[in-house]
This record gives sequence, C-alpha cells and structure tokens, in this order.
Amino acid sequence: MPRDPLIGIVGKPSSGKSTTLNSLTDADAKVGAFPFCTIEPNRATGYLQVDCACARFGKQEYCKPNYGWCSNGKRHVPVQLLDVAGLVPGASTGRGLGNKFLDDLRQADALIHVVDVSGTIDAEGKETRGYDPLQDIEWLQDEIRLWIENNLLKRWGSIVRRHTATKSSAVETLRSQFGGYGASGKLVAKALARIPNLPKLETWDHEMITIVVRAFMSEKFPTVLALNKIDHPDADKNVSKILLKHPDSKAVLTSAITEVFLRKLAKQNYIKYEEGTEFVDTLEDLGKESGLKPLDDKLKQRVENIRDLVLYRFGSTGVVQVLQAAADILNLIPVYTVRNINTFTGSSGQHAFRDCTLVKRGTSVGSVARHVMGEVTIAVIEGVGGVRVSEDDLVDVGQNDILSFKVVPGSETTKN
Ligand SMILES: Nc1nc2c(ncn2[C@@H]2O[C@H](COP(=O)(O)OP(=O)(O)O)[C@@H](O)[C@H]2O)c(=O)[nH]1
Ligand SMILES: [Mg+2]
Repeated sequence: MPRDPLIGIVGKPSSGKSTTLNSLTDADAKVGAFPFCTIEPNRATGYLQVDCACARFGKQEYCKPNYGWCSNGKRHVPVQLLDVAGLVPGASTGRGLGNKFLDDLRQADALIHVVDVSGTIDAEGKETRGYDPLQDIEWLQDEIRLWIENNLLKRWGSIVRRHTATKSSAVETLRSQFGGYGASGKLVAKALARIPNLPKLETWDHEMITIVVRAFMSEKFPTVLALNKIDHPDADKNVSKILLKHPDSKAVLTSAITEVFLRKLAKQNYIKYEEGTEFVDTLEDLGKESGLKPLDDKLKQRVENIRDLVLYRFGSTGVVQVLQAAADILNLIPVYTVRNINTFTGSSGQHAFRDCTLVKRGTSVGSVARHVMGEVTIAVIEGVGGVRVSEDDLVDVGQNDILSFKVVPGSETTKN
C-alpha cells in the first residue's frame, strides 16, 4: 500500500453513508491545507485520532502538523474517505449504478459498511417498518463477491490455459487477474493461505472459485460494520441480532446524525463538545465565563435527549471510533518524519512533528522512506537519540516510528 490509505463507505441507499461521511469530515478551522492530490465529489478527508508522538517527549506545545491538527497530544491525521453510493441488490449485474459503484470500490483499502439498524428502510432504500438489517450484511457482501467472481468466470477458460502454458503459480496467475483491484502478490498469497489444502488452479470448479474470491475479499476489503441510527427505538434488538450472527465482525454502534448535530452546535458556540467523547457542556454546565450562547427550550430538550439516548448509553456517537476501527483492521500506525532527530523539528522554526504518515505496522523503514520521499537514495536514517536505523528495520508504535532521512544530494526526484 504505497499510497495513502483510502476507506470506502458502503451501504444501501439511505443507510446514512453521506451523514457518516459528513460527520467525519466537517473540517475544523485548525485544519491545514488539503493533503491529497485528487479531489473528487465523493471523496472527502476524515481525521483519524491517534496518540501523537509529541506527548511522549513533552512537546505538545510545539506540535504543529502540516496536515490535520494536534491538541494536547491527540493528533488528528487526515485519511481519505470515499462515499460509494448506488449499491443495491443486483448491482453486480448492473442494476442501479451497479458497475459504476463497483469500479469506485476497487481503490478502497478497507470498507465501512453503514448498516441502518432502525429497520425503517428496505434493501432498496425505501421506507418501511420492521425490516431485518441482517439481510443487508449478507446481500452487500454477496454483490461484491459476485462482481469479482463474474469478472473472473467470464475469462476462466483462457485464464487456465495461460496458467498452464506459462507454468505459473496460482499466486502469479491471480495476481495478474486481481491487479485491477490494486492487489499485490503479497495480498493474493495471504488470501490463498487462508484456504487449507488448496487444490491446483486448473482443477478449480465454480464452488472453489467462490471460496477463493471470498478469501480474496477478506484480505482486499476488510470491513467494519457501522451499526447506524442507534438513536432509533428499534435499534437495540436489531443490534443484538447482528452481533449474535456476526461475532467475529468488527462492529461499532453509531449515530451519525447526532455527531453532525453536535458538531454544528459546537461550531455555533452553543455547546462545548469533544469529538468522539460523551462530553457535551452547555452554558448551564460551564457558566458565563465559558462564553457559550444560551440554548432555547427546544434545543435544551434535544441536547438532553441526545445525552440520554446516545451519549450516556453508548459512550459516544461512535463515528470517531468507526474510523479508528477501520484503521485498526488495516493495522495502520502513525510514523513521523523529521529533519532534526534531536528537536523533532522540520527544516525551519521550532514546530515539532510536522509530518506524519499512516503505514501498516511492520512496514520496513526503507518502504516508509520511499513512500514519503519517492525514489531517492538514502544516505543515512536516524531514529530517536540519533541512533542509526537500517532500511530493513520494521516500524511499530514507539519503535522506529520517528525517523529522519538524510538523502544523497542530487538523487531527489519529486514524488507526485
Ligand atoms: N435517526 C437517524 N437517522 C439518520 C442517522 N444517520 C442518517 N440518518 C438519516 O437517514 C437518511 C439517509 O441518510 P444519508 O446519509 O443521506 O444516507 P445515504 O443514502 O446512505 O447517503 C437521512 O434522512 C438522514 O438524516 C442516524 O444516526 N440516526
Ligand atoms: Mg448519500
């Protein structure tokens, strides 16, 4: 994954994808410039909350990210999000926006599946009552699988002939078939390793191909379930059902609309709200010194309801946690690159930890260098304390996650 991670938000119409995206992307005034090169209408920047390295060294005061922001050791690192709309049952055969949707999906590294647990929306996005959202988890997975599977089956005869003629391994053959999904050989190998006693590729029947595609999906599209609309009275029973049926899935309870509302009130200076927490304070709680505006009775009642129905019951609106869960299944950790390894500053000034990139835990220091600097010749890599670090060393939280690259002069080429 040499580029920046991209998280796709999927789900049936009206499940709350756009609301979830908005709740995560409502950029704060403190936010720096836009870090990503491509700007498309369905893409947005979300902010992943991580414990910043500045807190380890008591440098909170000097921490000033180039992108995102850091407040008191809590860093908000930009992550690209993609709103993948138009997925309905039958999409794999071209229904709805079917194939267009699925093409968007290719670039995603992980998925957030927004599931409407209120039971008031059917699979097509129409209003109803008592709908069972368990169905959505199943058909959505099936549509993605069928899309990949059909693409493979269409050409299966020639794939097998070529595979035999070139004496390729299953990984090599599938690597070229799945290349369009941005899959590396390593990812394909991991997917195949999930299948015990994998028979030879030339003997695979339809059933076996389905198993292979499922394994590929688990690696290519690890998924977090955002069980959304938990503020709805019918949500509880649906949530229990889903958790019971999918005990191994990563699931987070969310109320996206509540997060949007709270951030709006905070922006208008009616409340103090710390994103991702259960803490909401009003003028009544904090007094005049807070500078907060008074709430009228209606707003007061709404805030009270939100506290009772969402914040106190679930601990938060869940959306910040959903993004963290997606980063977790991708095993992403923050790595900081600095010019000066003693002060952690950049090329000028006293601001520390200006640059931070998300990479997979266990990535080699050399790949981090290429990811950040492009194809350059690195002369020396230093870690904390000025210790020499090798290109083969691996990064982890607190280990080789603060790095200074000294480049051989003249080898620098621009990356983008
Ligand atoms: N009760 C409730 N409604 C929500 C929540 N999130 C979204 N909605 C509502 O669900 C509808 C569809 O939301 P939207 O984000 O447009 O869905 P999308 O089609 O998946 O992008 C809108 O009326 C939203 O206000 C939530 O957390 N709770
Ligand atoms: Mg939408």
